[in-house]
Amino acid sequence: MKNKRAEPYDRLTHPLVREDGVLRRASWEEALDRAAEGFRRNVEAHGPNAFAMLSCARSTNEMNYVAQKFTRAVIGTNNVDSCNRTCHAPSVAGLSAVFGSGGGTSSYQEVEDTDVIIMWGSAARNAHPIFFQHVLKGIHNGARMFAVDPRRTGTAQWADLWLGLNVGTDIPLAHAIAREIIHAGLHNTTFIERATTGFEEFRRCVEPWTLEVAERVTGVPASAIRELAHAYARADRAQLCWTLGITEHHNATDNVRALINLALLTGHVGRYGSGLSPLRGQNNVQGGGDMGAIPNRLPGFQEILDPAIRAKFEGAWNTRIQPRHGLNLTQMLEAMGEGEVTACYIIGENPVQSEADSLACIKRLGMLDHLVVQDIFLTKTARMADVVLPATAAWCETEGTFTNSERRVQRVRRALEPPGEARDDIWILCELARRLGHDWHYDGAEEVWNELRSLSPVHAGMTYARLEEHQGIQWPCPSEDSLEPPFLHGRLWETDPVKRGMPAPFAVLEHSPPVDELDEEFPLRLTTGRRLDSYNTGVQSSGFASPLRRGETIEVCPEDALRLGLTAGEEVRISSRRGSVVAPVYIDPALRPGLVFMTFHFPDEVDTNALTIEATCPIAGTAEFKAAAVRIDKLTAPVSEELVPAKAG
Ligand SMILES: Nc1nc2c(c(=O)[nH]1)N[C@H]1C(S)=C(S)[C@@H](COP(=O)(O)OP(=O)(O)OC[C@H]3O[C@@H](n4cnc5c(=O)[nH]c(N)nc54)[C@H](O)[C@@H]3O)O[C@H]1N2
Ligand SMILES: Nc1nc2c(c(=O)[nH]1)N[C@H]1C(S)=C(S)[C@@H](COP(=O)(O)OP(=O)(O)OC[C@H]3O[C@@H](n4cnc5c(=O)[nH]c(N)nc54)[C@H](O)[C@@H]3O)O[C@H]1N2
Ligand SMILES: [Mo]
Repeated sequence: MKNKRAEPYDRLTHPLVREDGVLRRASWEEALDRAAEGFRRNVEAHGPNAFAMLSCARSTNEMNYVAQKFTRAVIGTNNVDSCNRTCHAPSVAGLSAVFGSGGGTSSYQEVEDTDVIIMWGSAARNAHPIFFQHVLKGIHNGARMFAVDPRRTGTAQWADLWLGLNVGTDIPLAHAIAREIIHAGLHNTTFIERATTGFEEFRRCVEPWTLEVAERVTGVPASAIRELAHAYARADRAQLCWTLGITEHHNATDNVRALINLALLTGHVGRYGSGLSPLRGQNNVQGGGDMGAIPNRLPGFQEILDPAIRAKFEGAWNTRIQPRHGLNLTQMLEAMGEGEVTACYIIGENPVQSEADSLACIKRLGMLDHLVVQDIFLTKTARMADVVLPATAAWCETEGTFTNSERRVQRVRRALEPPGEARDDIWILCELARRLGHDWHYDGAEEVWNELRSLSPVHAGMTYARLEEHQGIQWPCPSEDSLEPPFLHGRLWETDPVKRGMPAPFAVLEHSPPVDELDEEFPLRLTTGRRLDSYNTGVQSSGFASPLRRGETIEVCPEDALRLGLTAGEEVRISSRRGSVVAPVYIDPALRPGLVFMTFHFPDEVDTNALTIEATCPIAGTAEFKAAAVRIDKLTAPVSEELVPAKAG
């Protein structure tokens, strides 16, 4: 297939500073001085809230702890976030609104020991292959598996039943499942009465969603909706797992709440084998959030608005913490566009390529007075920076811990020497802190971890020695002799109301279709996602050659290819209301008519995010990456000039 290949990225081996418009090699001293001086200048001129930090979801817990401490204690703002915003922030928001904590409720082992597994908007076969091994074991042990996805993915091919819904119709589908369960008398009345609130309002809100109405809106046959409803409600144990098919939408937190409603209705939460699992994306995105690298929580998921909690951290860090939530990633970018955020420190994120409506993102980053990027590769984002700091790769060149989707904290160790002058992320942060008047001394990652343990009750009992002994421990782990059950919220099943604690509320939700509407000019629904053989913006996966790997393509179903006169491999122009790109056609029978698919793995060749829309969930800030309206033109067709974006610098 014809497709230009970009050169693999080389590891960054020495610091760079911008001079006369170009990046040149610099010593660590010079680069750190320049980086710190720029932060000082901006904070002095515009106040601490003119600073924003993006922290790295691939780096360790310890590094994320230090990065958020740097933001809060050295700069004095809560403007710290990460790529969690682009994927599972709605899961965290939805789960914490219902249960008080934002983590997935189950362990991987329970997926092997369950009766029904629902994979909802999740391409786990490709995106979570290790978790998928547990799903396969569950199937082998007799579980029925259901896949809910507009595409018949590799995951769906393993399912007993595939529910191929229209993009953005998850709430109607979930409501119809709930209504069917209620009408069949299969809801768990004891659990509902004891552990939930708002059931009557919920019942009324799902009542219009008969199987027939839902079939019309979602495209899923009524019989399939009924089958899933009955299987889920009748199961002794059931696991509901979801990922970005649910969360990358303008109403993503509502989508998450719609799934949680189903678990509350059936009592499939808080028991061994029954639970709710948002499969997290990056290797340590769970840990980054747990460490407080988010704008609204201090380490250990502790509320920043709570004066007693703030006082605890203020005492330990000898600083004042602003009594308000900081800006999230989406809001930071908006604030850059308005000139309110003028300095930004990006550690291991590549927003130029990963943000929806990338052309708008490039423009906003371009308006900054001071941009520092700390990465292991010279990404497109790094190429826009004033200072580039070369870091070690956390997963193999540093000591520390990561936390996975089942909340299990595990050790990582330094197995390789970092290249050139690349330095540990924590060392770099401490050098910058020192230049800004904070003399921090950490004798290695374990000392950072022990500081965190002293401030975060859910991590308190996890010494490095215990993590080693138990091959990782799940939070909560409040003391050095505790090993909690592998699932959360068992309290909901207590008969004693005091032990049961806060009830879990049902949510009343409306269907809200994708923002980018289909019309005659843009008649195709583009959804974007991943392939097994590449990783996110391609920076870390560009360096290997695989016969399996093709570059970016626009995937269309055979019927649409025939209708539009497209042949496999033919280059076509794909245009949305925001931009336009060229990519070859790949014909994929996994898609249904009207639906097309692209990845965002090859942005040097094809910048898919020039097409996507920056419509974001008002609660979580996540963009609707999963639903853009596009059209496909043969390259011989005339192209409107304004749709061809200027190439990113
Ligand atoms: N190989 C590989 N693995 C990865 C990554 C990678 O880049 N490469 N990235 C990691 C990261 S950061 C993340 S967050 C995870 C993401 O993991 P996933 O969320 O599983 O991956 P995606 O392919 O983005 O999207 C999942 C599915 O959502 C479906 N979908 C689209 N629209 C809708 C809808 O409206 N409703 C429903 N129900 N489904 C819909 C898509 O067809 C797709 O199959 O993967 C992680 N793992
Ligand atoms: N169209 C479309 N766009 C999407 C999505 C989608 O489904 N569709 N998904 C979104 C999602 S879920 C995500 S998570 C984002 C991902 O967006 P990003 O996080 O911006 O993209 P990555 O390619 O994962 O970038 C990771 C960066 O971290 C660097 N890095 C790796 N290890 C280390 C380390 O140890 N230290 C330091 N300092 N740096 C390191 C890598 O070199 C790389 O530059 O993309 C989002 N964008
Ligand atoms: Mo992600």
